[in-house]
Amino acid sequence: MSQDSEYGAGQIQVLEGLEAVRKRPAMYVGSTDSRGLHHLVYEVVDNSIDEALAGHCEEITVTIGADGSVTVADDGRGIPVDTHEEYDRPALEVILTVLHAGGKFDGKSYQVSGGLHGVGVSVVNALSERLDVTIRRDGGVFTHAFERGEPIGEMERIGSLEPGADTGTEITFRPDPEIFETDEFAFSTLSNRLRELAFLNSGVRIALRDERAPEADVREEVYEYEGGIREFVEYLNESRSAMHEDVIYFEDEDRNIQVEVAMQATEELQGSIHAFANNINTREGGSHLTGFKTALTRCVNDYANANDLLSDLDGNLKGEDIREGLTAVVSIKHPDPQFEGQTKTKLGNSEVRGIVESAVHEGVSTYFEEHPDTAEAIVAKAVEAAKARKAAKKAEELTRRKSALESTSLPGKLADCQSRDPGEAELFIAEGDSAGGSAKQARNPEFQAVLPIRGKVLNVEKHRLDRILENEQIRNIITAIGTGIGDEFDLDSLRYGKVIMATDADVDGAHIRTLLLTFFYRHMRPLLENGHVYATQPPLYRIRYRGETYDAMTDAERDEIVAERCDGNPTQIQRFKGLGEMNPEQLWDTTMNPENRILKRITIEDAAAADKMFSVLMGDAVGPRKQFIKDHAPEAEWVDI
Ligand code: 0RA
Repeated sequence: MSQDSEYGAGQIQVLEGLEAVRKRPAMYVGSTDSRGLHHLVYEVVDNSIDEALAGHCEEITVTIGADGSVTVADDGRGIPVDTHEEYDRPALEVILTVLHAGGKFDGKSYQVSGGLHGVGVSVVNALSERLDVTIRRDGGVFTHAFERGEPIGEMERIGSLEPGADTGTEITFRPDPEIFETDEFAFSTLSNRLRELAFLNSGVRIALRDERAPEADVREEVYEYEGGIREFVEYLNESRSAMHEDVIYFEDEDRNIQVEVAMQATEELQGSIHAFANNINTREGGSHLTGFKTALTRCVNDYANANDLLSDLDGNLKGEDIREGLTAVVSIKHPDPQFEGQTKTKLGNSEVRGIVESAVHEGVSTYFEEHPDTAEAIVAKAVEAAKARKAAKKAEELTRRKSALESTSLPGKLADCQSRDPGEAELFIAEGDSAGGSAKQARNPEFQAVLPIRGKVLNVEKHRLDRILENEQIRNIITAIGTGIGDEFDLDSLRYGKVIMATDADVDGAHIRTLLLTFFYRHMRPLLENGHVYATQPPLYRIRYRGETYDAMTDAERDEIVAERCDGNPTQIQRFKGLGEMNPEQLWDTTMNPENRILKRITIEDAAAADKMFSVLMGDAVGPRKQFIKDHAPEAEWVDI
């Protein structure tokens, strides 16, 4: 367009479309926080993955730039650059400016996209301050640029493409700070998702580069798994002891729906089953997961009964007994997936259930016939689990009866708050009696409750439910929070909207936080999923200069404050070693007062990554744990799973 007056109806529609995205970004990318920010990357990568699944792309490179941008490059066919009939503009421009235009092109049905994904690269464009694209195809190299979704100038052909040279798409975008609350891309968040995508799409090579550090420290990881989800299961089981060497794997296709299953039984107590539909982690489950569970329960019971292995037990094994310690990945690809549920992560297509069920039935019974020793070991472990389940039920009934009968059923150590409104009530779980004591004095008793915990919390990764419920700390936490646990978890009974882990900023504090998180993750997962779990972020230093007080969270921040606010003078600097060292006033000021405190909300972005993290951190294998801690040295990186 050379002049505004030449805006046709088509262009006006385009601008209105982009305006709608900018007005309600959350409708398109879920949120404008860190999650939404990362979603922009996934959106572009999904398009490259689609190219790979269509057989046209082998390698995808994601680069976090030093200037806050992200570049996604692939060696696919390249976005078409010829003229789009309807809009009379280059197709490239149409795809980047018209909502959902990508799917309308021939041979590009965007089959495997769904949920929040698949909204189209135009959404990324609309939410970027700047987007630059380079296309290699049709014998040429083409570039185009956009600001907040609007084209800057015309698409240009800047060179020719040697015959035989790689075609492809390269998109660099800088998210718009007017839209997003944060501009900080987390390497660990991106690496978890990209690794997962590489597992789910075997053969695709995905590289992640972080160029924010000085050149010598540029970090690069490459994910490529010929074994696909088989390798995913091996990876998840790295620190678990497997009961059989080979991962059980089978695949099937029916009515254009692809099913893949990989599984391996382990000696552990925690099961770890991850279901995906079109590469989306269907955290809320759905028809594929139901089909998997039904078939597995039937196969194991059939085998056990046929071989007379259930004589110790009255009745059959329950699904949960069989899934104890089982690691599995179920991945389906569907031409028209229906995503339901609160977070649109539940697969609704009912026909999928039967297809997965028969694939699993066939695959597992064949495996059992060929590996009777493994089958028997799996049954024996499930029988153990069933016995423990029955014991736990008794223990649980006992605690429930106890708490129901006693009027003061809340733990004696809990200093409760007055408010009964979970919208405002907060629970501080404080490490150690001294921090607990300070917190009780410091708090605002109207809406802040304090539960001190002494010493280490039980490592729930290592114990079955009956033992876990015998632990007093854990019982106190359960009764204080009010929701119950496991299958009986009820979010409506939550007593505090914020459950805040108040632990020290040292190694012990990090350990206790991880133990608490492991418990929440394994037994109160909806608490994490709904964003009710927080960690305090107390400052490390307090600096006083000329009657003013400054708090610093890091050494760097301390140095900056000294340099900028204190004229570089040596000043009075106090280092807080732990919460217990602060007096109540300081504790209120720095950690509890909603006006000044910094809380970190703990979210589960990626269930498989979280599962892996807990099994590695809490498991027996020392090697993987050391490696994990080395790789994720700044703790902030792994707490935010
Ligand atoms: C529309 C049509 C075709 C490919 C693409 C879009 C495409 C989009 C993206 C986004 C990132 N990488 C991408 N690669 C391709 C089909 C092209 C054809 O039929 O040749």
